[in-house]
Amino acid sequence: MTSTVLPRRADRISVVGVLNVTPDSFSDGGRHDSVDAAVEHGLALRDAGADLVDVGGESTRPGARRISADEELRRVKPVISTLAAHGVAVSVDTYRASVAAAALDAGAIVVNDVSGGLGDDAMAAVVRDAGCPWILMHWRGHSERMQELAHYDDVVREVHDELMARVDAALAAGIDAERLVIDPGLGFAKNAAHNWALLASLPTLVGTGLPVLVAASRKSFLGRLLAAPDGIPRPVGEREAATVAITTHCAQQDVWGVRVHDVQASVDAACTVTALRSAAAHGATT
Ligand code: PMM
Repeated sequence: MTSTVLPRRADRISVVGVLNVTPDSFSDGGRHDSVDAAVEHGLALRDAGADLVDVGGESTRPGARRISADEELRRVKPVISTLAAHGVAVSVDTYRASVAAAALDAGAIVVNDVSGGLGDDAMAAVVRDAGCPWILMHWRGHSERMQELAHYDDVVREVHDELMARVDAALAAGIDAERLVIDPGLGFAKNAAHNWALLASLPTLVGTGLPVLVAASRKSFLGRLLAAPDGIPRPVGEREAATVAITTHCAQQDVWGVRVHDVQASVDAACTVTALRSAAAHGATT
């Protein structure tokens, strides 16, 4: 472990680069399915400014079927160990404790758990023993049925309360608060209106004092927003301007970081917001 907490950068919010080593993720599935291709992309994400490269081996797209732990590990382990050997800071995107433990052994420094600890009772002990940061995402159930669980009376309050319950469980398991990051889990048991409501209410999560990660990059609610007149959603690869708009919004709201596919575009947006805010704070100097 090179770091036991995720640092807050002074110059901009953090940017986490997405590296899915899967044949079927909605955004980049199948693109990095050899170790060499995945490593090359991970290095490119780092060179573009990623503070963390998030390596995932199992697709969580709505309706996705689970794969075995062995298959998940076969996909991610060589990519993580090679990237770590190149000095890249890597998180492992998994909610299996056995995969997290092996990934930490291979050089990952953060566990990004889309189940917020609900997917595997053994995860808390793995994270506690490793002393690593743990990203707790809001989650209500596995991908096969998560859209059935997208019912809320007040999505902002319920996501906040359910996330805080996961934080309390982590603290009760002996994990330090300073290692925890929370994430509203856009698209996970949430429809487009839920995602927009959560994005419009980020202060509710930021106000907890915990670092907040937001992962909107290229997700289907953006495709639907930008649909053609015939209703066909904007293709995944053409949602970047919308993604950058969300990064800009997140930077203005003091989130800890964003998880994105096009790292450079979001780094640029994040730096721009910092420059504007700093000019506003110091007044005009012409
Ligand atoms: N979304 C995906 C995968 N991992 N991790 C966190 N913390 N938050 C997310 O919203 C999240 C995630 C699915 O999107 P992808 O196919 O672009 O990886």
